Amino acid sequence: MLKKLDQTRSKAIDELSSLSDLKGLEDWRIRHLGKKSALTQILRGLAALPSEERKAVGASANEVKALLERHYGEKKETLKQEAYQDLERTLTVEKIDVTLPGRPISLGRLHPTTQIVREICDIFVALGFQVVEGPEVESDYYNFEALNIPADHPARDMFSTFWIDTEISERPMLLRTHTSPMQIRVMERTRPPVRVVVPGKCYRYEATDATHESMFYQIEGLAVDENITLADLKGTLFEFAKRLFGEERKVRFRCDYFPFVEPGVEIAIDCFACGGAGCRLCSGTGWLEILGAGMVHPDVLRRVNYDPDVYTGFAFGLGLERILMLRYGIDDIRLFYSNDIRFLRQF
Ligand code: FA5
Repeated sequence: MLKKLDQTRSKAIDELSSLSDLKGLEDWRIRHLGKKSALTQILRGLAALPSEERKAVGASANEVKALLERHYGEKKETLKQEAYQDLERTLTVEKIDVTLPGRPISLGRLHPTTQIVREICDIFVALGFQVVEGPEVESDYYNFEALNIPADHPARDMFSTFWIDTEISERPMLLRTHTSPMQIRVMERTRPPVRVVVPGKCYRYEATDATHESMFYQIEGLAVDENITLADLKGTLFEFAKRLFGEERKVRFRCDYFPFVEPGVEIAIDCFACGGAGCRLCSGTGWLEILGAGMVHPDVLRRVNYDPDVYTGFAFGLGLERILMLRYGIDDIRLFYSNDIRFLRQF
C-alpha cells in the first residue's frame, strides 16, 4: 500500500510540472485529489486495514494529500499569474480603436408584393372598403360551384387546378385558383351593405413563363348594396387606377367573360411607358390589362340568400405581380419568388 502511495505521489507531481493551463490543472485535481482518485480510495479503505498498517498508511496518505494540495495551490497561483500576464500582453499589442465607426447592420425590407398589397389596400380602405383574408386551401364548392362553375363547365379549363387528396373533407379540396371564393364566404356571413377587398395567394397548375407563376397574388374586391350599378364599378376602378398609376391615366373598359359576373368587363390603363403610342411593354397596343371585373351574377346572389331584385353588386380581381411588372418594367414574373437578393434589394 505504501508503495502504491509513493507511485501516486510521483505520478501526480510529474504530471503537474507539464501543465500549462487552468483547465488542465482542474482535470489534474479531479484525477489525483477527487472522489474517484487512487488517494481518496486509499484513505477511504483505511478502516479495513489491520491497526499497525492503518497507522503507517494513514500517516503517509495524509502526507501525500497535504503535499499534493500544496503543489496544486502553488501551481494554480502561477498559472493565474501567467494568464493575467498573457491578457495584459494581448491588450497592449491588440489595441481596440473605440473611435472606429461601427459596422452598419443591414436592414431587411418588405417584399415588393407586400408593399403593393399594402398600397392597394390603403387605396380601397380610403374608398370605404374593409380588408379581409380567407383560406388558401379551398373546397370545390367555394372555388367553383358557388361561382356558377359546375364540374362540367368549360370555364374550369381557365383555372388549371392543384387538387388535394384529403380524407378530412367529403368535398373535393384544392388550392384556390383565385380570390373570388371569398365573395361567397363574405356574403354568407354578412348582410349588405358589403364592401371588402381580399388580398391573398392563388395557385394554378400551369407551366411557368415570363408572365405566369404557379403561385401568385390577387386582390379581390366586392361591393353589394341596393342600387349599385356598373357606373359605381367604373367610378371605383377609375379612381383606383388614377390613385395607383397617376392622375393622367386613361382607363379602358371592354367586355369579358367570367361565369360569376354579368356583364363581365376587362379593364386596361393606357400604357405609361409610351403614353398610348404603342411600345414593347404594351405589345404595341397602347393599353395594359390590369384586372377582370363585372356585376355580381344574380345566381351568385341567390346562392347566399341575397335577393337580386333588391341587391346588386360589383366584383373585381387583379393580379398583383402583373401590376408590379407594369409599374417597374420587370419582364419576368419569376424574379419575384426566386429569392435573388440583388433583385429584391431594388424595391
Ligand atoms: C380571375 O381569376 C377572376 N377571379 C377575376 C375576377 C374577379 C373577375 C371578380 C370578375 C370578378 P383571371 O383568371 O383573369 O380572373 O385572373 C385575374 C388576374 O390574375 C390576371 O389578370 C392576372 O393578372 C393574374 N393571374 C392569373 N393567372 C396568373 C398566373 N399564372 N401567374 C400570375 N398572375 C396570374
